[in-house]
Amino acid sequence: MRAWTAPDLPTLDGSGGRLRVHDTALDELVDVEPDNNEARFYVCGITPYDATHLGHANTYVAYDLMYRALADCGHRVVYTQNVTDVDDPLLERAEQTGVDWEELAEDQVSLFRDDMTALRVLPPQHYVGAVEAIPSVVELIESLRLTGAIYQVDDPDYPDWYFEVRRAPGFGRLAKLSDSEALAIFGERGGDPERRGKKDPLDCLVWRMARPGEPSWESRLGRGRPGWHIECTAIALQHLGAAFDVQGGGSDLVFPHHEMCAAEGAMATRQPFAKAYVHSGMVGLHGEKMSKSRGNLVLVSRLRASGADPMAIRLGLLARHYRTDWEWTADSLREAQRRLDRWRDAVARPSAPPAEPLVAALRTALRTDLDAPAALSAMDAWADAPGNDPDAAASAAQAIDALLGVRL
Ligand code: 5CA
Ligand code: ZN
Repeated sequence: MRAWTAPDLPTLDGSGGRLRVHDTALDELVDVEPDNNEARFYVCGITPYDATHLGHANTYVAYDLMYRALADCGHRVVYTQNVTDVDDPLLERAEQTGVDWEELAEDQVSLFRDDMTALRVLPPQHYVGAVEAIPSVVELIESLRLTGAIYQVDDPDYPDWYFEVRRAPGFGRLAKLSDSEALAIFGERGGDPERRGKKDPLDCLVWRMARPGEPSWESRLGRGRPGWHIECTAIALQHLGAAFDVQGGGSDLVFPHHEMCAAEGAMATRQPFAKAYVHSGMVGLHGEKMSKSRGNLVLVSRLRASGADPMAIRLGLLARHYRTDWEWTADSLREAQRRLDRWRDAVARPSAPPAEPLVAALRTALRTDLDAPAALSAMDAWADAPGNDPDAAASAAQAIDALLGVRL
């Protein structure tokens, strides 16, 4: 699938150093130490309906900071992101609204691309839809079958294929839930603990046999379509290989999604799936998580259409640390616009304080678990201080562009 247009990424002098991020599995900051200086990361992409709300935008801006920090450390970056362009929620929405599911997905991906471009989010090198990944999904299920961890439920109509999650080395280490918590969350987030014939209620669907009226594809497993978790596992392994540096997404994906991906990946490769698991916080509105099902969405495209500067939207998101849960309000945008104006005035000055200490502070902030609020404070202080360096303003603007993705 085509990604979107890349913004310029200026290279700053004096790269090197390393990024530390919070790993959900260990619940502590860990160094990202890419093999052969090549940083490989995977971020779970959208299910294309009701895109792009500010929760999505917050998540992709967070990983965009990660991309920028890794590139600034001097690593080559390989970034893969999926699009869940066939799955129950998408099909349900298409059915409810009487739209063809493929058209719905295509329109929403196109809107998402425009929003990402406007927000100056760096595109992944591999932008892969579930539908186009079906051959790798089937291949992965086939290789898992060789381990004996794949079975069909005993259902004469729909003998769907499942993965025995508890056979995987390390299953449960990511989310660290009790059995009852795991079961409850599994049921709420797309799982089917009640499905008859499963060996364990937590086993996850990997191939759903064709139902009347649902899209399906011919395969060695029978006609059907991929389950959700195996989609991301297959796409990540195909484009990044095993033991890649970071799997990312919002905190709503820790369980079951990332736990299941980690289990499938570890079982198939006998290596860790990812070296670290990073999760962004949830953005809410009016006291609830922003989500399609609740319908409490602020869409980036609507804000843009109403005249909001995309760089102000981006600054509004960066004002909160990526791991915190927070609420978007109209004030978030107003404050961000004021900050943007202040920064633009500051870089239009004929002389300013030297840029080197600012660049060093921005780097330290980002390399310490992508601390955007600390980076914003450093720039605020620079913008307020007088100085007599005639080259500083251009250097500061370039660093803000390269590291924070904000074009002044
Ligand atoms: N297609 C799957 C991942 S494979 C999916 O979760 N799609 S999504 O459209 O529901 O979400 C896309 C990304 O945005 C995910 O990383 C999800 O964790 C994140 N996300 C969803 N809602 C919010 C929110 N309210 N705040 C922050 N991030 C969110
Ligand atoms: Zn995913």
